[in-house]
Amino acid sequence: MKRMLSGIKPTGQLTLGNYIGALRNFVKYQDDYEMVVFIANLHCITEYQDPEDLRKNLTDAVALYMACGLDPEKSVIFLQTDVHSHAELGYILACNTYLGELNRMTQFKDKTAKGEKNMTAGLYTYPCLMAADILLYNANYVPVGEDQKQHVELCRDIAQRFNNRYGETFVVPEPLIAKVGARIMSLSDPSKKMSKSEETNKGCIYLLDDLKSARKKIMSAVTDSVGIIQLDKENQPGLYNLIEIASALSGRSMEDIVDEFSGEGYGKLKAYVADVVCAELEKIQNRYREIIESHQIEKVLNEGALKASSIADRTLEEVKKKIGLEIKY
Ligand code: ATP
Ligand code: LTN
Repeated sequence: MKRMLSGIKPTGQLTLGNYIGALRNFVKYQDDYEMVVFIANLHCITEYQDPEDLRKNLTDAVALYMACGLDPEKSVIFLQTDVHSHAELGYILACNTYLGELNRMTQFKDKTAKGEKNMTAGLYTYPCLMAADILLYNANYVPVGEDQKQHVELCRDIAQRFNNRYGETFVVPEPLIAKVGARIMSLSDPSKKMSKSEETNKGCIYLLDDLKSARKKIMSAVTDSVGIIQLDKENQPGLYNLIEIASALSGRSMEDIVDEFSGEGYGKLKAYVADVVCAELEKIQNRYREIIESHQIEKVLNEGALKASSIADRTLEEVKKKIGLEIKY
């Protein structure tokens, strides 16, 4: 069985973008692949997090993984810091990555261009840690949203370089990006991706938003003055985004939704999108509450860490031997 691996940063609450672009795909794949999913807590401290908030977000993230349908019987679910090999291989891979490669990463470049102050060394070397996350498990596929494609491509380059230098060691992974929903845009500014680190939260729907405020965010989503319901991503990005959200969640094609609402006002379409989103959120939130109340999270994470370590530690051992870091061979 081919292996698939992915992670989500528990920086703040998980969003509808995370769900559509990543999480729900993990759930779909867990029957046909050996699925390894983790909470990327090391990645989220590349920017300061309030410790209390971080702790709460970690628990919520695990509960939400499960509430969205990830089954610990089928998938390995764990916390990144519970498997020490991630940090160690991350350092080793940073020693096999060039500054020029890291300078080209869009996420880093965008932050630099915006003149962000206080950027950390951790943020800069983040793609090396991400490569370690993937390569430790010899994952064949990495399901991610569009914004992470470049990081997975860098991971492939690092893996190939390592294999060339030290002999065949890592499986070279492929990014897996869904056709619909790979980049859900902000409801208040459809030129930006829906992001949990957005300054105002008007454009972002969180999976734990109360249904009333989720509906309100959709009903006041920024659209355009064209006034025609059609698929024109360039000129009507806000409308396109709403239709894409509804299509991803309902399984209907975007064209089918346009057909149903063509000739209507935007309000009617928005109300439909709100219905679809709220129905999905309600299901997730009900399961989330049950999971929190059942106190099973610690057990799931302990078992997940054991399974994950047994794979990751073996890979790291092999890497250290190949590099010449070990006295015994
Ligand atoms: P931030 O919002 O702070 O930039 P993030 O949500 O992108 O963070 P993660 O939580 O690590 O960072 O993302 C987890 C997964 O969700 C990744 O695979 C990412 O590509 C995907 N994802 C995040 N936002 C969106 C979005 N708006 N549309 C589709 N996929 C997304
Ligand atoms: N970088 C990703 C989160 C992440 C990840 C990974 C995704 C960390 N390690 C390994 C896939 C595989 C993000 O910011 N969205």
